[in-house]
Amino acid sequence: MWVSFLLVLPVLSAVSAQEDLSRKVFLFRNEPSEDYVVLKPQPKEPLQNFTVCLRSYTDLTRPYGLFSYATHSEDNEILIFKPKPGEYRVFVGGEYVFFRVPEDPLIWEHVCVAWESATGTVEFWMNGKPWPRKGLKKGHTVPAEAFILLGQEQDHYGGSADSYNSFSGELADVYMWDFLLSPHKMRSAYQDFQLPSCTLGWKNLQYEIKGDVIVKARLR
Ligand SMILES: *[C@@H]1O[C@H](CO)[C@@H](O)[C@H](O)[C@H]1NC(C)=O
Ligand SMILES: [Ca+2]
Repeated sequence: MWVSFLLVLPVLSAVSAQEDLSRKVFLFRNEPSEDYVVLKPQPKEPLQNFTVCLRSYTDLTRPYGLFSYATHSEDNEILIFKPKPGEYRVFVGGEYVFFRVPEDPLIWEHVCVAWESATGTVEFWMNGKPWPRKGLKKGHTVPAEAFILLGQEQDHYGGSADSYNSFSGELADVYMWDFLLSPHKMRSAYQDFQLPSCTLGWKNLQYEIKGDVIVKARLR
């Protein structure tokens, strides 16, 4: 009993909403944290291409999960993970590539990750700039039925055990598209300006907060 209790996410208070979060953030206040935000929209079809963008602000130096898309067969189907300052890991279908990034002083970090099955190419953009592309999971298809959350790293569909990989800080401007954004639109995402429509987007986000995460105005 005790073991199975530890393996599932705790039952936390839940707040559901659908709203325009422009100029707002999710504030993850606990460190470490058991808290997370479930994103409700799922892709309608399995994915051969996708782009995920988000902006984060934290002074954590330990590992943390930002965006976790788990399916029944693969918990790391899509995962944006920061194992330490100076590195991002991008998982698709359970395998990952890493991107070395500057260990900047405390700034908001905007990242976009894009993947194309046909060539197995991963793009990584940070603060509007493309990194050298890498290869991952050529020919793979990402299943549509997924549990998508922010602020934790799932170890199975809808579940995580390890608050050591939890996010603490501020998260904003989360988007997912079922295609690759053009370079022009990647830069638009960085500026959060004139983005293509999508079912999972910050301007009309369907989400459920689990635990102690609050929506606050962004500090400018
Ligand atoms: C994925 O993108 C490629 C081009 O990069 C395109 O040929 C293909 O039709 C796209 N697949 C889907 C399902 O949209
Ligand atoms: Ca995992």
